[in-house]
Amino acid sequence: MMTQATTLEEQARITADGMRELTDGFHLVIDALKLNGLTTIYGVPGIPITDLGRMAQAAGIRVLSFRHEQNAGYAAAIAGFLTKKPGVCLTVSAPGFLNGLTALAHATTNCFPMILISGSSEREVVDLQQGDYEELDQLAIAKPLCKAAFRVLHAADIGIGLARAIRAAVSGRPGGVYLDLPAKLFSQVMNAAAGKKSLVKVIDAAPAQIPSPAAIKRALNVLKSAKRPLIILGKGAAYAQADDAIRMLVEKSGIPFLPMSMAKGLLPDTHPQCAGAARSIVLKESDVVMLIGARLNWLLSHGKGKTWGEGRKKFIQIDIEPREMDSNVEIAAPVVGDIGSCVAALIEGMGGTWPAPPAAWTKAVTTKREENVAKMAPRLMNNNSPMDYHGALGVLRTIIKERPDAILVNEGANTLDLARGVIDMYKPRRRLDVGTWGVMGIGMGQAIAAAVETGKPVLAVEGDSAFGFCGMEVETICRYDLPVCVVVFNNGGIYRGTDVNPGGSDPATTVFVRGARYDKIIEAFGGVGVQAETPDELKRAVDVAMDSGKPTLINAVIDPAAGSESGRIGNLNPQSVLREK
Ligand code: ADP
Ligand code: TZD
Ligand code: MG
Repeated sequence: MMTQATTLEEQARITADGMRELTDGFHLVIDALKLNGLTTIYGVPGIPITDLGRMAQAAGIRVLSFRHEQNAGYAAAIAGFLTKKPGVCLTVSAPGFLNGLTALAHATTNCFPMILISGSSEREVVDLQQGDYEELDQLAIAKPLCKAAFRVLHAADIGIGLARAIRAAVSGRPGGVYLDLPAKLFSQVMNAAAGKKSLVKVIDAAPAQIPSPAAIKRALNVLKSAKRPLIILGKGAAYAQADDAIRMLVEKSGIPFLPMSMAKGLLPDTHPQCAGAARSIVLKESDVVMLIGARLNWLLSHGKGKTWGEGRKKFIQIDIEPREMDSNVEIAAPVVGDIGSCVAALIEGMGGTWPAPPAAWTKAVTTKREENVAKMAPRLMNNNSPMDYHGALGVLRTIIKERPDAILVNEGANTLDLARGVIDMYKPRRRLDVGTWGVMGIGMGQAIAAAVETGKPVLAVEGDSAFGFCGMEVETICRYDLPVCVVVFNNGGIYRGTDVNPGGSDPATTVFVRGARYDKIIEAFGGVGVQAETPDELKRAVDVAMDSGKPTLINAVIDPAAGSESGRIGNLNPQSVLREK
């Protein structure tokens, strides 16, 4: 048994010993985090973790205090995506924990590694439901919403507890992990040497998972048989940080590739093989599709139906999660392993030369792409006031072209869907957005984490509704003086600002205050606020912000009638046959 003093007498005895120094739960948590290179915490302080934050900061951990745990959680989740290390979010019990839980579930859904650490009430009181301060059975509630959940009751188990959390978060398919730390744990005292020994440095937290040679051979055979092959890159491919290998595979194969939203930039959107602007024909007309770190979920119409055309497709799927295979349609060639290892094995298996895909196919894709790009071009150059989406996005597209290293954060409906299509990305992991759930409110948390984790300038393009979910964090951006430029696409509402309530004098459910000045919000905290009414004004203001690195919020006035219901996914709305038009 390890020496562990949980009572004052024991503590006194050890102190009296004079031979041994003491440590406690607070210090062990901090030491365990540092030992494992987890040196940034996103959270909100309060009972019982206020001192943990203070002491962590004093110990050299960067502790970013947010205004709401959900935003801190989104920051931790995207930090996990950007770094391949679990992002850490720290919250108080019950309400703080619940506020962080949405982000934890979001991290799990998106396969981002994250650890939510929450203080909690004493087991004895919670289990008898005796009404402790902020009492809630947090562990039980977290379990179904994350990849794994652990509770540590003894200081001597803090090292093991954190090690389990780290491994669970990053190994295999990454995801969210909940770590429950009851208040009493923090003040538990134990011998410092024993405490040090109890810590665990996690070795090889995400071990390589090598694909079987047979799976590689099968995949290459299917690929070779293709007349109209397509590669789809998903955010798993961006997460894997196997950028050079993926580029080599795509270029060696000569196959057109389609990046999913957060995989944009893995290869530049301007790459000659990029089929981003020919999405509908490559999905419909391809005969063999290789998925790399992308799921056949709703974002890819489940791999079937109208989007995918008549002919039967053969799918090759590279994924670390074996159970992902056949989740929606038959996978002809499953390749289970980590993307780096799988792609390397595929390249090796291709040998010295690999037959180029039939020219008729690659030419058809290129022609379509050029047609669509040409069709879009004049719309992006309009200087209308109030702006429409295309006019405003046209200048933001130029901004990113001129600053390919900057990170683009993007949320909203029209603001999201149109920006995704219009703004070309040039480098991996530079586009962060709403992810698999299409969740509103990720923007400020992602912008803060992107700036903190990468040190690069951040441009956050936000629908006015989306911004409303997380807008108070502009204070956080100002407080830490982060190089974030927020552009609010202010069309006065959700999808449009033109709805009228047919049943009374209240405003319609989808509209906001007309002529709102979001730029004033950041001025309250010492940041730069700008009103932009034309694309020229918008361009100037964003240029200044990106060059100065000063926290800036630009209120971009968008025509309230410019958007469409639900952006590009209006078809997912259920329709009432009884609704009056
Ligand atoms: P997108 O939304 O961009 O299409 P998804 O989130 O649907 O992407 O898919 C990401 C996939 O990538 C998940 O199925 C996940 O298991 C997988 N994945 C994540 N990291 C790795 C990795 N290192 N190696 C292999 N697969 C991975
Ligand atoms: N709540 C959460 C957490 N996520 C959501 N996706 C929604 C509600 C529903 N929703 C959307 O799917 S998009 C959206 C909401 C509320 C806002 C769209 O308005 P916007 O963008 O101002 O952000 P546009 O440019 O006006 O379309
Ligand atoms: Mg809007």
